[in-house]
Amino acid sequence: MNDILHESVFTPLENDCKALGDSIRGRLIHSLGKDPRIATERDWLHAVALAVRERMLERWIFTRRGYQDASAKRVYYLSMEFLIGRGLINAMLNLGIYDATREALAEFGMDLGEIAELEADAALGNGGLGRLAACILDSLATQCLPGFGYGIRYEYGMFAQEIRDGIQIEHPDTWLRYGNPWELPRPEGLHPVRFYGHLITHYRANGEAQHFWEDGETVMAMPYDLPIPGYGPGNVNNLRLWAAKASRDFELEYFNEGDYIGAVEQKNQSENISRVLYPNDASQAGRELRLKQEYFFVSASLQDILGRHREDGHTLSALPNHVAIQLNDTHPAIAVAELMRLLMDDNDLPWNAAWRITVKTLAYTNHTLMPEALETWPVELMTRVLPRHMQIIYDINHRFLNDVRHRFPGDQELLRRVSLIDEAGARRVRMAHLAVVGSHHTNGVAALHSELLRNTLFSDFYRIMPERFVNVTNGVTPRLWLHQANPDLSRMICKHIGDGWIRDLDQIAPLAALAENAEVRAEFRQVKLANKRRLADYIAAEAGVRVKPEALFDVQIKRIHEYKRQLLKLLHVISLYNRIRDGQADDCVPRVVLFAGKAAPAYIMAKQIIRLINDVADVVNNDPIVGDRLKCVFVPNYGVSIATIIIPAADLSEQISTAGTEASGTGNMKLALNGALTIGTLDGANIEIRDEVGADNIFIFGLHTDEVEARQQAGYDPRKHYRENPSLARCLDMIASDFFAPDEPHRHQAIVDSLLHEDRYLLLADYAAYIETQNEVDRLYREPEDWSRKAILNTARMGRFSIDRTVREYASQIWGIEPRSVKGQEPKNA
Ligand code: 26V
Repeated sequence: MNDILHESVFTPLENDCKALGDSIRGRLIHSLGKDPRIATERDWLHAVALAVRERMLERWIFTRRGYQDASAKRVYYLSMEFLIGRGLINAMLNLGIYDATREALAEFGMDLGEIAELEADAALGNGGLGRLAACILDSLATQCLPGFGYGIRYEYGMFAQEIRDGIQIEHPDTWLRYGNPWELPRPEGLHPVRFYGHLITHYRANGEAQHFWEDGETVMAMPYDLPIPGYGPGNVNNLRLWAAKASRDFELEYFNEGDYIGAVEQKNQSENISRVLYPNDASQAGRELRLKQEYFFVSASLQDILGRHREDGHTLSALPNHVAIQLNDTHPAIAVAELMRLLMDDNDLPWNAAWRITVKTLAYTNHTLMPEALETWPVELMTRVLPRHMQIIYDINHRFLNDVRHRFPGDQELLRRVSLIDEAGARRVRMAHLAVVGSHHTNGVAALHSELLRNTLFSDFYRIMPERFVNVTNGVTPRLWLHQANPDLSRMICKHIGDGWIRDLDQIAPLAALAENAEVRAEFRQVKLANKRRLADYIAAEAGVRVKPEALFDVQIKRIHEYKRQLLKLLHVISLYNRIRDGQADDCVPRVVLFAGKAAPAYIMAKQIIRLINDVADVVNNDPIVGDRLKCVFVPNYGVSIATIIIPAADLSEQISTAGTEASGTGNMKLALNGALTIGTLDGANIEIRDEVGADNIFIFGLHTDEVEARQQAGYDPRKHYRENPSLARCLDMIASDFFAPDEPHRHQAIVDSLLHEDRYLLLADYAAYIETQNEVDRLYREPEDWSRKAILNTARMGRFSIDRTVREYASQIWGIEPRSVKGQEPKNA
């Protein structure tokens, strides 16, 4: 047998400084064709990335072989979003070659820190949902679990945000402009994906109907593979992203008609499918291109998965024994109908067999209760774009409703409520219902969220099939969010309790005892101060505001949304400003209030909020009476890389959504892990964070979920709070009277109107409690020993919020997969 098939042909690359230097020089000259004398920093970035990549690829190949040889069950994580950020430092740390690579570069006179800054973020996601997907990939690889991501290779990711005159301006995210050194294009692995066309039905001799989907347009899905390295001796897994390519047939058709330019234009159009990530906004429902994106990546992924399953020699009826597929929200929920179609139409399975396989293979994670974010598609659109799928959805619905009718006879209302089709008005397909009915488990992402799913959104389904509903509380990767983002704190922790926590965050618990040690507290404060200095420099450069690192750094960093209540934070800022100007602020500590986050381009109110934050900041920061006692900063273009600068420098973490609205939150976990104290409502994972860190080490305020519900039921009147709280009324009057926008009357009228006349998220109801609790924050901050003791306890008690715990729960409760570590591939010098 040819030797190439044996492991002996693999000669693992050395990881010492000299070997790395040779690789970097080799890649620069032999792969990029650059003369080191004229190479730019970006050329060096590319050369280092390739040198690092070389060291992942053997483990990548071995990982795949290992899974295959063990016939291991695999999980495929289907997600429209993967918010990965940069790859270089992460890969170097995970492979254990950070120091050696930095030294190798230094010998060429290059600075690793500067070079790494040139890499563009892979911002293929909107926020929490996409970042969760990236953390899950990191964890699967680190824990040697056979898990793979499938998504879309957007040419343009999350838009870049510029703040000009206080207004958000969006720019296209051209992250691929200089190429992506991490991706491996696989033009040989195309799959065809069909849209439009029509159905033809044949009847077999036994009267059974057979459906054929004919004509329409075919677009090819081309895979790009990204190696995902685990930390330390972990495996290297794969993320496969699909790009749209015009199909040959499609081109030929037009060329044959002699319309050369027309053919090229059509080619462009079909390649639009993977052009751009949709920002989460209220107006996206019904966009045809979005539906095509969803189906495009689902169909390509399922064809790929079934192809691999077949190559492994398994039968289709054994699919659930070898494959688990997780649907990240409803975006890939069309997978229910597509898997049915592939099994029935392409593989001749009867309905019942196909349905059993489909339900046993798929599982669904819900990430929001917000009604306007729940996906529905017009039946008319679905029928036109995916006629066969619409037919299958009708069939699923018919059978499901029949079952329900038998079990709950006479309950017409129940049938209407659980139907996959919303019949009120123009008919729409409810994707969440499709996902629940077509999968074996549905999970929420924090205990409260899962409880609310069972009691509200999915209460009927919970009655019908209670065994399907589980909770899997979110987590974050300590590799990126502590070890990489906060190297000084990581070093300090490692010095005292070792480095086991990087792979197993429960091992950070012994740090708690050290919170009682004054020297450790002093050390912690020093680390925090250094991080705050770094952030202060960044703010000066990017937002043009000078801040004192000694001040309390109070941060709210997340997408701009009414339910997250950035305006409540801003009302606090205005209240503090008034107290300072009234000479009533002696018991306040100097604060730097920092906001960051993007507003969906079509979400008018969110953009208004950004404008008001910037207008308030302008007044506060330039008022000589205020000086350094209060600064307000909007940091532009929030994303993964900027988060790694802000989070390690935060003292106070704002998690103040209306109770019952934030599914989980994960920024809350990242900030607490870095020793920020949380001020928050009893919402999402905040509740579980309180349970872990202890009620004494977190600031909880505000209405509880049931109280929010009760107020809304009773007919909530925000003006009552306006009338009864003069300090609140004064803040609102200032906004209404253009105090913060003297050059443009009524600029912020819409905000005031929405708060006084509707206040859907009960900001005014929570205002008094919020201000009172912020006063407590001030009192504690005046006691640095107490503050830093609590901060260290927060870091020490975050074990539960490691994404590794989350992934183990998915693996055991939902996926049924087990670790397979790749033998003999421990990285050298790790
Ligand atoms: C929300 C909204 C609100 C109305 C406007 C349109 C719109 C579009 C999308 C969304 C959120 C979609 C799902 C999502 O991103 N959920 C987030 O998932 C995180 C990971 O589980 C979780 O931590 C966040 O709490 C949750 O908001």
